[in-house]
Amino acid sequence: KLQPSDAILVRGISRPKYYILHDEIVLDGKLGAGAFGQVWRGKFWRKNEAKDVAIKRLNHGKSGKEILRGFVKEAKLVQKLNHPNLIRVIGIAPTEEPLMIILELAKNGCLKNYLHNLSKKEKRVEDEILIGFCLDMARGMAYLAAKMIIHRDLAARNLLLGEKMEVKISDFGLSECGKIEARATKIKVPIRWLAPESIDTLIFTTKSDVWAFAVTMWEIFSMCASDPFPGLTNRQAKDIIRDKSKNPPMDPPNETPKQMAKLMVECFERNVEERPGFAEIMRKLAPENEDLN
Ligand code: ACK
Repeated sequence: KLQPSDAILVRGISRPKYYILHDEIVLDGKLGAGAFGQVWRGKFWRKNEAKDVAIKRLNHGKSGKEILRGFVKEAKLVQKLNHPNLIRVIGIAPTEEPLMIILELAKNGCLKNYLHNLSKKEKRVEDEILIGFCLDMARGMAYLAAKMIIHRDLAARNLLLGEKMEVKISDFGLSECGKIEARATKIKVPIRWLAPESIDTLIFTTKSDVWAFAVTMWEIFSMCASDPFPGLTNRQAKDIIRDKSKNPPMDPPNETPKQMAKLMVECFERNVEERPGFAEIMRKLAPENEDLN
C-alpha cells in the first residue's frame, strides 16, 4: 500500500512518485540505441520544475502484461537506490507505448566511449584518474552488494560519467533485488565478462560481479581500446574462462600500475570463496592505501 510520503497527486489521482506520465516528459535529442530500444536526453516536468533526464524508450512489442508487471516491480525496487556512483532511476512511464524508464542524466556520457576515443588518438589518461574510475565503480558496487543486489552486466559500456567525471554505474535492467543468486532468463549474456562458475550455469552472484569488475578494470587500464580477449571469438574466450590452468584468464595490460594489476588478478580468483568482496576491493583502492605494499 502506498505511503503518503511516497505518493504524489497528479490530476487528482494519487500515484507513486516514480510513476511518470508521458506528457511529463519532453524529448530533446537521441543519445544512442541498444537492443532494448533507444536512449534520449530530455526533461522531466513536474510541479513547474524541469529536470534534465535520460530516457530509455523500450521497443514496442515487448510490453506484454507479464513484462509490464516485471518492469513496474523492478522500477519500484531500483528507484529506492541512492548513491553518487549509481545512476538514479527517477521513474517509469508505463501507461503508454513506448514504455519509458526515466534516469538521472550523466552529463559526460559513457566511460567506454570517452576512453576509447582518446585511445584512438593515442592518448592516455593519467593512472590516478583511471584508479579513481575503479574506486568509484567499487563504491557503487559495494553499495549494491550491501543491498543484496546483483548487477549481472558490469562492464565499461555500463559506466557513465557525471558532471565531475565521476563514474556512475548504470543499467540495472538485468539486476535482481533480494536474491543471493539470480539465474539469467535471457539467452543473450555478456560472455567475455562472465565468471567461470556462471558460464555453464548462468547463475550470478555478487562474486560473479567481482569477476566482471576485474574484466572492467582490464578495459579501463587498456583505455577501452578493444573488448576483452581481443582477436578471439566468443567460443575461444569461453574456453579460456573455463580453463582452470589459465590464471589469470587475461593478463593485466602492460601499462597497469602494479597495485592495480595485483588487485585485478585477485578478483580473477577462480575459487569463489577466496575471491574478495567489494568492501575489501574498495579498501584496497582507497587513496589512503595507495602506499601499502
Ligand atoms: O556516450 P554516450 O552518450 O552515453 O552514448 C551512450 C548512449 O546513451 C547509448 O547507451 C548514453 N546514455 C545512456 N544512459 C545515459 C544516461 N543515464 N545519461 C546520459 N547518457 C546516457 C550513453
